[in-house]
Amino acid sequence: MLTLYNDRHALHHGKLEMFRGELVPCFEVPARADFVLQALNDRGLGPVESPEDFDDAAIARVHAPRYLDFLAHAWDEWVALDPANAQRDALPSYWPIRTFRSDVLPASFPARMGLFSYDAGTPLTAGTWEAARAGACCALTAARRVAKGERAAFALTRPPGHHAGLDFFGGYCFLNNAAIAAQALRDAGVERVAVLDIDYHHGNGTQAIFYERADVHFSSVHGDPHTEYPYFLGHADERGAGEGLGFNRNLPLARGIGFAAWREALKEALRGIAAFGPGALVVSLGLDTFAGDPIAGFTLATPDYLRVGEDLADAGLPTVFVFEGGYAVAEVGVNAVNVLDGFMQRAG
Ligand code: OKP
Ligand code: ZN
Repeated sequence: MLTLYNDRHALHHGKLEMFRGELVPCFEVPARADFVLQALNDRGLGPVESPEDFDDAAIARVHAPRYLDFLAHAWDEWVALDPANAQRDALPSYWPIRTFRSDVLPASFPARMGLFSYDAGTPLTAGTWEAARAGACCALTAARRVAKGERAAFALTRPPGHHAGLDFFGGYCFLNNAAIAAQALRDAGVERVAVLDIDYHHGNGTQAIFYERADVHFSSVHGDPHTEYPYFLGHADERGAGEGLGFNRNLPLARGIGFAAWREALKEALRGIAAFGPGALVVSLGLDTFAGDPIAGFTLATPDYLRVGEDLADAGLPTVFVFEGGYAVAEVGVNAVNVLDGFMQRAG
């Protein structure tokens, strides 16, 4: 399978995230993508190519201008607060929750960090903008290649994207690569695009971006938000709104379930997608459904991912895979490549 590899991903390298009252080492580390690249090479599942460059307009099809402007300058503003900040990552501490205003842009940088985020687990670092922007270009290149007739393409990039919304970061995500790819497919003339999110965590950002639209269907199989991150979105009764009513589908599953139950949910999601009749599919490919994942709760095993790839190939759609979560670092490469390998073997 054609892979587009963002070789600037490691410019985003968070040190610490807030977890249960203390700062702990980040789970979302550069080695994750390195292991996937290694596994691709080991399997001989090429070619691996460099992404093309795109201007900000393609990214601004999904994200708000004032948010992109904030991200582009955030690191410089952080260091301007205190030169010693160059040695530490920026984390938000103040959020405009219900009853506060979000229409007035504060002059204060810490206030804007909160305005444009929703958790304290997503450090912004010196190279975050460059890495994330190159990641968006990676997803855009994959979408362009699939729009031009490639059966499938894999955007291998980090940080991940599916928690990032129109104007916020969180859940280790800054730019929503899957949403940017889906919008690019629309803009290339594909009338209906489906996004299938199989990361352990609900793709709240992607859902919100397309919630009122009938041209992009979003389906997600994930840990039940009653107990699992991101907690405040991803319930089964979220079916879309306005013109988008009926084009959003959540299949939350209890923590601890195994592959058989998970696969039934996957097949149910794929039936819904088939009924939608899309011209292309974007897969938010999280591998944190793996039994060994340190921050998730399903129990898929490495060979199961071959079956996942086969099921996805059976959808018969031009497909863009976008790398999302998966924090069992030593296994994430083989698990990801199993999905892609299973897909290509089945797709023929
Ligand atoms: C990003 B993606 C871990 C608590 C959970 C946020 C998880 C973000 C997951 N200390 N923190 O969907 O894989
Ligand atoms: Zn995840």
